[in-house]
Amino acid sequence: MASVKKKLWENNGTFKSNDGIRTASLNFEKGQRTIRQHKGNGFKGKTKTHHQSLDDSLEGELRAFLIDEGALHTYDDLTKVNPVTPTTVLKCLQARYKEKVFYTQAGCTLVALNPFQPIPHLYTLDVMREYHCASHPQEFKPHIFIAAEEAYRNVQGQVEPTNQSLVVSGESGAGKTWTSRCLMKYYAIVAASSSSPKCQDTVERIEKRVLDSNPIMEAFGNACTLRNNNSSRFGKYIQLQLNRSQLLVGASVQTYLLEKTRVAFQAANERNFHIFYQMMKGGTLEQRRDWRMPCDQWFTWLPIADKTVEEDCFEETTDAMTHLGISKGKQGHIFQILAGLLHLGNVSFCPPTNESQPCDLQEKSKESLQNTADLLQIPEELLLSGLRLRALKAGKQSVLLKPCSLAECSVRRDCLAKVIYAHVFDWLVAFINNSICADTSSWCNFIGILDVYGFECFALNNLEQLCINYANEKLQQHFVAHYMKAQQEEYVSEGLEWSFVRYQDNQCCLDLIEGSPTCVFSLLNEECRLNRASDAKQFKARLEKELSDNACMSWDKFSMQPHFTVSHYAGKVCYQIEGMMEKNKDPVPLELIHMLQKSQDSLLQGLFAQHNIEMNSGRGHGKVVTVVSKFKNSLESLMKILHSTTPHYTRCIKPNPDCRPLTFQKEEVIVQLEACGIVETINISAAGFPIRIPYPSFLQRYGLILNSRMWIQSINVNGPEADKDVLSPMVADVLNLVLQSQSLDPSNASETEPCSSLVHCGKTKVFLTHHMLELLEKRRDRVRSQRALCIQCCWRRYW
Ligand code: AOV
Ligand code: MG
Repeated sequence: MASVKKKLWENNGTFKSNDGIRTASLNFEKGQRTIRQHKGNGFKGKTKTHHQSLDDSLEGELRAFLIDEGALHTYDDLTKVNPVTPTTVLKCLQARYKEKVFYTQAGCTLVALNPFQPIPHLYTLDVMREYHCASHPQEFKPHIFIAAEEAYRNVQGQVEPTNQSLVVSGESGAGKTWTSRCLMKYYAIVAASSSSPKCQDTVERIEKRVLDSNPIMEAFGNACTLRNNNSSRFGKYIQLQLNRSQLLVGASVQTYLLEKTRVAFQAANERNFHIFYQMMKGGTLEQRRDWRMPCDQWFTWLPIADKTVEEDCFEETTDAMTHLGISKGKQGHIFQILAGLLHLGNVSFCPPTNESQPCDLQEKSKESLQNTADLLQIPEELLLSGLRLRALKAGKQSVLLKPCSLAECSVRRDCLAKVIYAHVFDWLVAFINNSICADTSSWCNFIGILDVYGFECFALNNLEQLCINYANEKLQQHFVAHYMKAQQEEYVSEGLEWSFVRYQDNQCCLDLIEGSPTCVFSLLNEECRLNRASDAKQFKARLEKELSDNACMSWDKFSMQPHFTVSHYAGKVCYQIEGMMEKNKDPVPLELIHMLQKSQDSLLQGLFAQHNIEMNSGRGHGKVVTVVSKFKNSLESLMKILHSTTPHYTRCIKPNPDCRPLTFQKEEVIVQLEACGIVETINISAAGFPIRIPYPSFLQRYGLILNSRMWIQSINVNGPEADKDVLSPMVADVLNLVLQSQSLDPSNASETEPCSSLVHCGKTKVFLTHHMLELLEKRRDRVRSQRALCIQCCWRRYW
C-alpha cells in the first residue's frame, strides 16, 4: 500500500497500473482530488472525486481502480486478488456474477452468490460424479460440491477419521436452505453410487427417505416472509450417518426453535406456514369437505401476500409423508387438526353484557367454534370454556373458574393454536427421525449440515428475531474462533512469526445477549420469573441501568416505543420490548392441556399425553423454563457438536434485497461481505497455512516419499511421543524433495514459490498451504503408483 502512496507523490500524482496500459492521475483542485483513469492515450472517461487526505482507504480504492477489470471474473479464489480490499473483492464478485459464475473460493470459505434463477446445468448428476471421481476436485471450478467432496473424503481422514460439518450461513434469502438441499442430494448420490448391488435397495430407500424429509419439514416449517418467499422458520442440523464403507445408512435431524407465533400472527405481507396454503390449493373436494373448507372460505390466519409465491405442492408433501411411513390415516389426522386451527383463528369474542359473565362469542364465530370443536374432536362446550374461563386453584382440590378479559380470550386462542402446531411439528420431526435414523451400531461417522434461519432485521423485531440473530452471532463466533483466533494462536504457540490480522470479534455482542452475570437474557428471565404484570417501560429501565456500558447496546432517544438496539456483527437491529416478556414465558394454561388430553382424536390426545408425566413428576411446575433459556441450551449443545467436527464454511450472499434474478447490487453485497469479515478471512487464508499436521502423522502419510531406508526409519519413529529433533529433519527432507522436483519441472518455472511461502515447521506440527498439500498428495500418489509398478515387475520376474 505504502508504495502506491509513494509512487503517486513521486510521479506528481500519476500512477501506472501493472500492465502499463492504464494510468491514474490525481488533480489537486479546490481542495479535492480527482482520480482519472486513462487507457492508452485516450481518456476512458471514468472520474472519481475524493476528499483531501490520501488515507489507506483511498489507496485501496486507487489500487482497486487500477486492477485489470477484464480479468476480474477469472479469479476463482479471492486470495489471489491483489490487493484484497472490500472494493476489489466486491468488483471481482460482481464481474463473476455478470459472467454467471456463482461460486468463488475465499481461502477457507466458499462464497455462494444467489442467482435467484434455476441454473440446472450446475447441479446435474454428471457434474456430481465429475467432482466425486476427480482425484483433485480442488482443481475444478469452485462449487459447493468441492466442499461436499472434501468433507466426504475427510470423514475417512488423511490422518484419522473425523466427523465433518458443513455450516451454511448468510442472511435471510441468501440461499442456505437451497445449498443444504443441494448438499444432501450430493451425498444421496455419491454415498450410494459406490454401494454394491446387494445393498442398493436399502441404500436407495434410505437416501430417498432422507431427501423426503426436506419437503415435509419445509412445508410445515417454512413460510413466505418479506425477505424470502421460502423462509425457514426453524433451525436445522441434519447428520448424515455413514458406515465404514462411507455409505449413507441413515440420518438424524435436530431442529431449533420453530417460530410458532406465525400460526396465529403474520406480519403485513407475510404468510402463514406453507402447509396451510398447500391444503387449500391441493386438497381434493372430499378432503375440503372433511376439513369444512369450501372454496370461498376465508380464514383470518391465512393472509394472501402480494408476492407471487412458488407453486405450492401438497402432493409432493403428502407423497414424501407416505414414503417416510406416515400412513394415510395419520396424515388425515394431521390435516384435520391443522384445518381445526384455521377455523380456530376465525373465533372471536365480544365483551359480555353482564361484567361478571364470560365474554360472548361473536355471532359470526359460532360456526367456526363448532368446526374447530369437531375437527379437534373436543366437546364444543369444553372448548368454549377453555377459551374464556381461567382456572384458579382454590385450596388443594378445588378449582375456581374465572372469566377472562376480552384480550385474554384472544391470547388463549392464539396460545392453543401455537401449542398444537408446535406439537404437530415436533411429532413430525420425531417420526422422520424414527424413519431415517440408523442403529448406532451400523454407522461410525457423520457429516452434519447446518441450516439455520439467517440474520433478520424487520421494521418490527421481537423475541423471535433476537433468538435468530443470537444464533447467527453464535455461528459467527464459531467461525471466528475456528479460523481466525485458532490460526493466530496456534502460530504463536508453535513459535511461528505472524503479523496479526485485525478481525472483528463479536464477543462484546454475545456478552450483551448471553454473558454473565447480567445480560439481556438474564434480565428478561428475571423479569419473567418475578411473575408481575409485565411492564415494557420497567424492563427497558433495567436494561438501561444494567447494560448501557456495553458498546453494542444503544437506544434511539427519539423513539416513543420501549426498545433497545443491538449492534450485531451483521448490522444494527432495534428490538421492540412490548410483548417480549410474554413471548419468553410462553405460558400454556394447564386447563387447555387437560382439554386437549380429552380429545377424541387419538393423535392429538397422544401429542399431549406426555405433559401429564412431566407435571406429575413435578417438572412443569414452579420453575419457568423460558424460551430463551431453552434456546440457549439447545444452541450450546449444537456448538459442542460443531466444535467436535471439522467445519467447512459456505457464506451465501444475497445479491439484491428483492430476490430479482441475476441482479447484483453493490451496496447490498458489500454490507454482507463486511458483516461476515470476508476480507479478514481472505487475508488470513492468503497469508496463512491452513493445514497443520503433527510431525508423526505427517511422516506416516508422506514418509514414503523418502528413499526406502529413511522411510523405514520414519515408520519406526512414529508415535506421538517421537522427538521433534528426530522427526523434523525427516519432514524437512520430504518437503525438500517435493519442492526440488517442483522447481525442476519446467512447466512450473513461473509458479515456483519460495519454500517459506508454502510451508513452515512449528514446534510440533508442519504448517502447509493448500497448494503445498496438493503437491505432497500428488507426489505421494506418484510414488505409490511407481512402487506398485515395481512390485508388479518383481512378481513377474519371480514367477
Ligand atoms: P435462506 O435459507 O438463506 O433464507 P433460501 O435457500 O430459501 O434462503 O433461498 C432463497 C431463494 O433463492 C430460493 O427459494 C431459490 O429460489 C433461490 N436460490 C438460492 N440459491 C440458489 C441457487 N444456487 N440456484 C438457484 N436459485 C437459488 V432464510 O431460510 O429466509 O434465512 O430464514
Ligand atoms: Mg432457509
